[in-house]
Amino acid sequence: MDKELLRRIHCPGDLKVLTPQELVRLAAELRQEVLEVVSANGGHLASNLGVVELTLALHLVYDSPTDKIIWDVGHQCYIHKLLTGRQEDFASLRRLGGLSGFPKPRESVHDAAETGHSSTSISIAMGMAIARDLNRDKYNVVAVIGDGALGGGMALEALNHAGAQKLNLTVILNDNEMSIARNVGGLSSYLSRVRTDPKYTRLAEDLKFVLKKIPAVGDQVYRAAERIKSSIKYLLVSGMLFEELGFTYLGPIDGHNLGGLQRILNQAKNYRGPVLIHVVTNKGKGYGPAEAEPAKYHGIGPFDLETGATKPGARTYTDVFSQKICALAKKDPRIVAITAAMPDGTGLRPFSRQFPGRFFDVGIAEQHGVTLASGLARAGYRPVVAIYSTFLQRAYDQVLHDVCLPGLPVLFALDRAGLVGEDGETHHGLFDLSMLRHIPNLTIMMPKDFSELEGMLDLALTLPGPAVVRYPRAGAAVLPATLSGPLEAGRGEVLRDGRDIAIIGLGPTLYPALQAQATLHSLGLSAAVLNPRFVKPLDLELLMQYANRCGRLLIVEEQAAAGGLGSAILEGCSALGLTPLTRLMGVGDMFVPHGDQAELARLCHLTAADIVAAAQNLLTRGRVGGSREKKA
Ligand SMILES: Cc1ncc(C[n+]2csc(CCOP(=O)(O)OP(=O)(O)O)c2C)c(N)n1
Repeated sequence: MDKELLRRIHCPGDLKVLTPQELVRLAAELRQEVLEVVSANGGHLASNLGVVELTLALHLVYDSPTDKIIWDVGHQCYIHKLLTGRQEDFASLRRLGGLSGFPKPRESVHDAAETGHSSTSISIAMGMAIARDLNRDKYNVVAVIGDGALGGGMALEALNHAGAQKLNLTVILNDNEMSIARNVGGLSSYLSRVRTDPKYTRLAEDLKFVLKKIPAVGDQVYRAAERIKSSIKYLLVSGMLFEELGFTYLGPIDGHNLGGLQRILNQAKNYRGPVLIHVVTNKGKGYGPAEAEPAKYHGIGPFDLETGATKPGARTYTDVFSQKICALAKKDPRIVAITAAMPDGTGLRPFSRQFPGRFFDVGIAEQHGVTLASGLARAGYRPVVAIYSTFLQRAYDQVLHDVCLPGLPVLFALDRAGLVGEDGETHHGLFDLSMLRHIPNLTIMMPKDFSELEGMLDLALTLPGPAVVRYPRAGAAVLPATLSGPLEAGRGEVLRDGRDIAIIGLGPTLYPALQAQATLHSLGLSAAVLNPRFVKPLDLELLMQYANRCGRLLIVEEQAAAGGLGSAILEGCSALGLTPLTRLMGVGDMFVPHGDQAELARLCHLTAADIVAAAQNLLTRGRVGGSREKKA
């Protein structure tokens, strides 16, 4: 496919001169471009293939960037990027220094807001619409939200507010019946009833046809009938949830019919007050493998375009968690598992099959999921909440108020802790330690390898109170096996003994720490490498021993340096009256962009070479009031 039409589109205005036939060809070219780039770089495929016509219609009817389009989650913004002057850079999608896979206002004026975490679009759109009205400006504000994201608490809070506020605002509900996996919950069942209930749509069409045929007065009567349409809908369609909330509801409409979409969007522009357009799309549209398995092709690594085949990956921490939690649940009927719309990503799919009555997918509802766990724990169950580090940010207060304050035994399995790679700044797990470490009653640990993860899950499920086990994306390097017997809460380990400096790593940073230790050794420097395992409670005995022995501590973690393990160690030293020379190596005061994990580790100065340099630097610095004199 030569994509001759696509090459002519430099801004949304260029679309407006194309004929309907050319637009159909352009849709095919857009799908091809997305397929080629995502099959090479990985990315969110199925959602983007599903919104090709919808995105074209939005840019044909609205006038971006004057009109504001806010993409919920934002993972479906690739077509939008291709139509708004970024196609020359599109091959760099998700690569370091290249285009982001999510909307970024600093990348383009057409990206009205940063998104990445779900269910924010209606709130953002409302804020913009209120500001527009306060400023007496005139532009349209449109939120595009999926049926999965609509079930998120924030989206429902915003719907509730928007109806009451009577703002001019359009919400496009992109309903493909899927979240990442099949959508769950009452709202999703409601949408499916609306989608499949032909009563209203057919009757409305019949009414229009009959009334318009009455000579002379037909149009007037039809317009009058339009005014009472909400009451007709009320009678005809079960619930009319959105109308009850104060929205004008339009749809359901076929989201792959470009002409129909343009008509309904134009119609919506003429309504006063908030409008919700229910658009029905096929996730993965136009690519057989993605249509057949939309969940697999939701977010995918590089794959073979011809066959759709992906390369089998190495074993991951998620796999280890997945197997271990099933093994534990077999023995302990009190174990129940909760996911917030991510049964596959978190590895809970096998658990859901083996223990269907003990598995709960709450939808994109992290806050509810955590408090649900607190209720279960109060009744004697041992809930495991499997969640990505970044998405637990949504549920800080629930962790604190509903789980830790009463000291309930909920296990948080925090996947994707640390640098996650290509999804970038909205998805890195760099803040969970800072967010959780100060909460009383909570035990926090991170394994250095797979067997330690298993040991930590064993331990966590015997603790009387709440625990967090955080682990990184992807696999683990092979480290010296040191775990003989069960783990003890608050007990770390010595991976290498040494005299001059103690390097303290956490999880994946222990690999470069060990490499750095070997390099330092070859330079005649004796470095210890410590694995504290527990960020809370910290192994103060080990800390005291090595602060005194080496006088120099270098702490390396894939986490914001502010509030992480390094901070915990400084607090420990302060409590013990120790004054070793210290250097914290973590992520500085920045949002880390997208790129591959190894490149990002270099960007954040967390490689073995960085550790060697920092250790040498620390070794040449004089001591400030410690128990040992500066080494010669
Ligand atoms: C707060 C939060 N939790 C979880 C996710 C992970 N996530 C990304 S997309 C997605 C599903 C979105 O489904 P939907 O809104 O229906 O969009 P679709 O991909 O089907 O178009 C989920 C759960 C997220 N981005 N944000």
